[in-house]
Amino acid sequence: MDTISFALNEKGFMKVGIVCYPTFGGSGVVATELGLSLADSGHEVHFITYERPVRLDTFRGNVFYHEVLPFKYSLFKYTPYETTLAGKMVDVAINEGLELLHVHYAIPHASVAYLAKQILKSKGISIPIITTLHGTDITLVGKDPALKPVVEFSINNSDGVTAVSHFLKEATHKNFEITKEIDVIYNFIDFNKFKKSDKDHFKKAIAPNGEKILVHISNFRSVKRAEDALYVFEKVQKQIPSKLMMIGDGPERANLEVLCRDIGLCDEIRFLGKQGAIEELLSVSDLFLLPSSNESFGLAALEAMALEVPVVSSNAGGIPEVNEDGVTGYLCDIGDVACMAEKAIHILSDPNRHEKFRKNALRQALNFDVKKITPQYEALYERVLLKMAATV
Ligand code: GMT
Repeated sequence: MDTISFALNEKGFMKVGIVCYPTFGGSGVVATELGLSLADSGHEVHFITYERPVRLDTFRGNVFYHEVLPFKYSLFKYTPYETTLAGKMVDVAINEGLELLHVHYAIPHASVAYLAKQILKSKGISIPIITTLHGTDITLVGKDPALKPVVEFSINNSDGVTAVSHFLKEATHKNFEITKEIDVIYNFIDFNKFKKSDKDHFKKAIAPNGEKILVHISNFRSVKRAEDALYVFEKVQKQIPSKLMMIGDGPERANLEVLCRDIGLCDEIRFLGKQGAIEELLSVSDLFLLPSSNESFGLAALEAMALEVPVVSSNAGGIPEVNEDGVTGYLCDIGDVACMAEKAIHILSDPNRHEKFRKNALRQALNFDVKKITPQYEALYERVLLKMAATV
């Protein structure tokens, strides 16, 4: 008979393994912030990935990082990341006594977790897998015929599945034959980190004459339509003295820099690259632009709202679940830069109105406080652990 490692200790704490991408992408940020929040609640958290996650930047006694090292051999054209990741999951699960594995972004983490689970089972260890779906793993990449059967199988064979918005849950049902219940658990904000700070020197450096500061943050992939942020800004700055901060990096950056030269606005637009402490830059921002063609939630918009920055966005995917039209900002059709510019000018042109939008943005962001969201994950963990204990 299998030994089930379900053993919440006497204080109700668990040993959780978190698998994620370590980069600036939203799924890695959510995974890391969730792990840190679980650790704050007393759980022991083990991150398993190929690089230290960017937001995992401080030491904590109950947080561990296990690096998946590349395995190179002359026969291999590609390093077998999935195999080494599965090996590391098995190793950490056995040697650290993990009770649960929570993988973020289905590809390849959910199918690798399934393999790890089967290997552990062969050794008499039962451990449940939670898969969190984040966005393009469902709406773009995962539905490609080359990946779809694997994604569908690994979702259906997870012990718990979460999606970061109702939109994403529906998209998962639309794109795949799903037999598992999907819980919606929203992205969240740690207000201990996302606190408005006085960064007047940043403001002076970016907007020396008191110009308004518009900001776009993304990984500059084509789904973000970052070029629309430049077109919106082109219209706004004709009416309101303003600057645009473009934060992040990615495949479209070079094209965006060419576009900024073409529209003759390079002196007004700053490309800041990847930034760690975005809360400091958001603290001096006046308006956030998120013109994405595809967005399951829009964590970057929520982070802006937490720092009282109203959002003018597209109405793609799950964004309307975060940005309330006419309340925390505005929603426009994808690609409608004229609408986005008009709404941005509407907010920025009246200080009282701007202030109202700022306060509404913060009020809405407080609904996504990590303190409200982490217990939802904990409840799910307990539910799947109990279910597994009952069936073993
Ligand atoms: O496109 C990104 O920003 C990265 C991507 C990811 O999976 O790493 O982000 C997705 O997950 C975030 C966290 O759950 C969501 O807030 C983003 O909306 C989502 N991105 C897309 O759907 C394009």
